[in-house]
Parts: sequence; C-alpha cells; structure tokens
Amino acid sequence: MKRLVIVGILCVMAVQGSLQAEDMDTMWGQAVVKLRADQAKRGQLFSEGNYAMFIHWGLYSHLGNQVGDKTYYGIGEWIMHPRMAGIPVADYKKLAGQFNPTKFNALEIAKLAKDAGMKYIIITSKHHDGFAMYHSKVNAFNIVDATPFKRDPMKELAQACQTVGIGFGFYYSHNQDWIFPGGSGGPKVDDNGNPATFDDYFVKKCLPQVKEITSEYGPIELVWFDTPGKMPKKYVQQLVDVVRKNQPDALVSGRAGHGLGDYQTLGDMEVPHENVEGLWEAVDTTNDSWAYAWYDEYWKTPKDILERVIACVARGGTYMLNIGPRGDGSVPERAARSLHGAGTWIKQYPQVVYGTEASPWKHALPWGDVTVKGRKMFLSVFDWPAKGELFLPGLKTGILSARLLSGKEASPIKYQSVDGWVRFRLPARAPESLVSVIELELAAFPQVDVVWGIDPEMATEILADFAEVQDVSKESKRWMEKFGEWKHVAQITNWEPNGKATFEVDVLAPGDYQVDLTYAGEGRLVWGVTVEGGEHIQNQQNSSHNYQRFPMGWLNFPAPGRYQVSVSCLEGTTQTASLKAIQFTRIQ
Ligand code: FHN
Repeated sequence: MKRLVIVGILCVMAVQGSLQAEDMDTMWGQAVVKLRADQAKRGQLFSEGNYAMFIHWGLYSHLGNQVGDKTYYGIGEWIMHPRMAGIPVADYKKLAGQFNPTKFNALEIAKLAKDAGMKYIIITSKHHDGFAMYHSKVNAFNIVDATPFKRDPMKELAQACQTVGIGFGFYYSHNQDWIFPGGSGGPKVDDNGNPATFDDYFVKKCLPQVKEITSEYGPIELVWFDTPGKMPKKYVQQLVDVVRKNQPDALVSGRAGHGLGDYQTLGDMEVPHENVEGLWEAVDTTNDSWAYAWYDEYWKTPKDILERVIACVARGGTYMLNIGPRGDGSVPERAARSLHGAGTWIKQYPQVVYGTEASPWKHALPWGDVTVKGRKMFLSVFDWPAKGELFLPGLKTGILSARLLSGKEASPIKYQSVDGWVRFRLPARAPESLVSVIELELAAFPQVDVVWGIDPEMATEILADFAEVQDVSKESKRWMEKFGEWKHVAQITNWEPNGKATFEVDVLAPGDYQVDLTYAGEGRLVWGVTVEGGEHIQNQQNSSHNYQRFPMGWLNFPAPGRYQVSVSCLEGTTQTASLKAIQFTRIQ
C-alpha cells in the first residue's frame, strides 16, 4: 500500500482532559513491523484462519459507560480515564466488590465464536485499568481475589476453546496501567508516598503477569500487546522473550512496539481499501465500543460483518471482530445474532474466506469483492445487479467455467468477453439474501489489469486513495467520532491553483455518466471535473465538516477505452476542501 502522511484529527473531542501519556493513536506504535512470521509456524494462524473474535471484558463492563446517573459516550474500557468519567483509583478499586459476572458462560462464548466461523478468541486479561480478569498470584487486583465472583473466567474460556476446537489468546496492556504506581497513566507514587517508576511497575506487575498468562493457560495462539506509547525497547524485548520462551508458536501483536511484534495491526476500526502486503490484521467491533456500553445499540448486521470479513481477506489480511460482554458476563443478544447470521453464511461458503489469497484487482469492485484459491476465483456479490448483468473488468486469464453457487449446489452461468471485460448473465434474483457467490475456474492463476473499470450498470465509486495528485496533498486522515470510535479516510486537500487529482478509468459503455464528488469543507466550493482531451464540467455546491456526496453534472465518454479524469477545487476555501471520492453512474 502506498504510504500516506497520517493526520490525526482529534477535534471532535470537545473535552481535552489529560491524556497523561500521548494521544491514543500515537500510542498504537510503529505501524509496520518486520514480517517474519510468514516463515514461522505461528504465521499459519493468519493464513488459515482469517477471522477471529476479540473480547473486551473487565471491571469497566460493570459500569457499561454509566457512572451515577451520567452516561459517558465512547469506548467503555476507558471509563476510568479523565477523558471519560475520571474515576479516582481508590473508587475504581472499590468497584471490584460489586463485580459478580454470574451469567458468564465460557462454553457459550466459545461456541458463539465457533458458530460465527471464527478461528480463535483473544480476550482482555488486563486492560489499561490494571484489573486482571484472571487469577494473578502477583497482584491481588484481580477477579478471583478482589470480587465476590471468585472464579477464573480465563481458565474456563481457555478450556472451552479447547473443547470446541478453536484457538485462544490474550490481550495484555503492557504499557498503560492506571492503577499500579509507575504504570503509564498510573499513580506517580506508591501507597507510602514514595516516587514510583515505570521500572517498578514493570518488574512487580507487568513482567510477572505476562509470565503467568503465557504459562498457566495451556497453548495460546497470540499475545496481543497494545498501546506501547513511549515504552522503552528493553522492556518490550523482555516481554517478547517471555512469550517466545513460554509459547514458541504464539504470535506477538504489532502493537508490542519497536517493531518487535510479528505482524501489523491496522488502526482501530480500519478496513483497508487497497491490498496490504505481509501479515496484518484489522480490528473492529460489533457496535461502536470495545467494552459494553449500555446505550450502544448500533450493531453491525450479518451482511455488514460479511462485507468486512471478505474485504479484509480480499485485501490480504485477517479480521478480528470484538464483542463486549455485559458486567454480568452475558453477551448482548444482538451482537450474538449478527455473528450467528454471518457464521451461517461462512459455513456454506468457507472456501471464500479461509486460506484464500487477496484480490488481484487490489481493491473492491462496484458490486462486491474477490478472493482467490489457486485457479479458482470467488466473486462475492454484495449488491446484486438489478438488470442481471455483472461486469468484471480487466481479467487477462481465460475462464474455463463460471458457476453461481447456492449452498452446495452450483449452476453454470453464461459469460462473454467484451473489450477486455467479462459480462456474466445472472438470474434476476440473487440466490443468497446476504452475499451470493460466483465461482470461476481459470486457465491459470489470475492476472488482471488493475485499472478502475467504470461499471456500465452500477455506480462506481473510486476513493481518493487511488488518485495521482499534482499540487495538492494526499493524506490519510483519522478522527474520533465519539471518544475512541475511529474513522479513517484518505483525503485530497490543500488545493493549489493548478492542483488536480487524476483517476485513470476504463470505460466499457460509452455515453453520459452522472459524476458525484464526496467531500468535506467550509462553505460553498466550486469543483471542476475534466476528461483529459475531452469534456469539462464544473459546478458549485455546499459543504460541511461531514463528508457528503454532491452531484457535479453529466460527463461524456465518447468511446470505450481508457480515460484520465481530473478533479480540481477551483473556488472557495480550497485549502481545507477535502476530497474523499468520485463516483460515476451511467445515464440509461
Ligand atoms: O486503548 C485501547 C482501546 O481501549 C482498545 O483496547 C483498542 C483495541 O484495538 N486498543 C487501544 C486503542 O487503540
């Protein structure tokens, strides 16, 4: 993937509070790690099991984002932090006496993950709040010693995962610990008022706890360290050494820090738009918070989940999707329902998701996405074409057969090559209500021309990621919608007078196309769209700080073939105008 300049925009957060260390995104650590694991056995976890369950569950789940009669909006596991409720250490510790998750059922959760089609579970053994969700012998602030529950749910879950036959691993917050003196974000003095250092925290709590979680819970697949921030390398190295010694087959997350992890973790809630090389994972959640938040009923549907799983696999990676059980241990029913819905589909079409390779187009297509297994190619159709014609641009490899799958059944479909495109004739109705699959048998491993084809039937949206730019900046931008709820876009901004963003496209059906631009900005903006050597249109539309799609007008492509389409921001506050996408819809 092209490296973009990263702009962290935290402006949506009105309350600055004191994020004592750095802001959250800068704490994610070095983005790209040495991709060693594909040479080691542990790398197989990602190539074979491209879908996993993440669980954020802890003392914070008991609050569910409500303290007293006030609701805090954002990621629930940060409720203690000044940027959320700001609960003093002593008060937070007292909460443990009320935490009694009697509805926790490890086998039910493991079965849910299995039924969802997930290959392993990664759960919070200790988050930034410092509370251990397992029986730690080195620190009493844990679920066995400090709560009426008295059970070790991590023992139960590790066992349950073995019973149902899926993998198991731990999240561990190695740098941030807001309770233990010396931990990042924690008290600066110990209980006797003596100054505490990070070394104190590391030696007395972090290192021994990582030894515990890697030696007392059977084989684990992965240790998911998070937010390394400015943690010195010598500490990270010691932790990685412990994992290697106790669990030689376990992966270490990229967020261990200092490039010592095995793979790359993308930004929170980020599904990439272009293929990413090497071993990587995307982490996402079933609603908008990692830990349980009582108000958060904005759930991903089964279709949303499938589109994201398939998109990650098609971009060459792994998708880890989070649930946040309640404080009583139960899993929100709607999260479970969506996971089951997507899992039922995956059980019908496992070949589309597991052990597959990335799409040779390197990006999604207007109707869906593509995964590859040897000479077989799977077209996952998210949006069924209304007229029953599906178009595939730029496939250079011959097709031996094309079949529309319907569970275990497969019916041949007709196809035809036209001007470097393939046109498939499909039945009027999709065989699947969520995602239908076309299986192609090819003459060889697929080769494609990766240029963006403008689909003759469906609106084709091309994101800013795919533009070549001149006298404008192309940047990756991220912001928090609510606290900890991250959004990611590539934007083209800082438009100079001759600035332009150029998209190369391939047109199959000549004629007029409606052109829309998706952008954010300040006040009215005039945009121009030009087909190099052809028509030019320009128009003025409004803008706001939210990205919105605005119509620009109709543009003509006189014949089939390649075109360069350039976008310019001509008038208005051009410096802040932020272009996210261009869309073409054929006028019929
Ligand atoms: O601060 C944490 C956050 O609470 C959550 O655990 C996420 C999951 O990726 N990681 C950190 C922020 O990136």
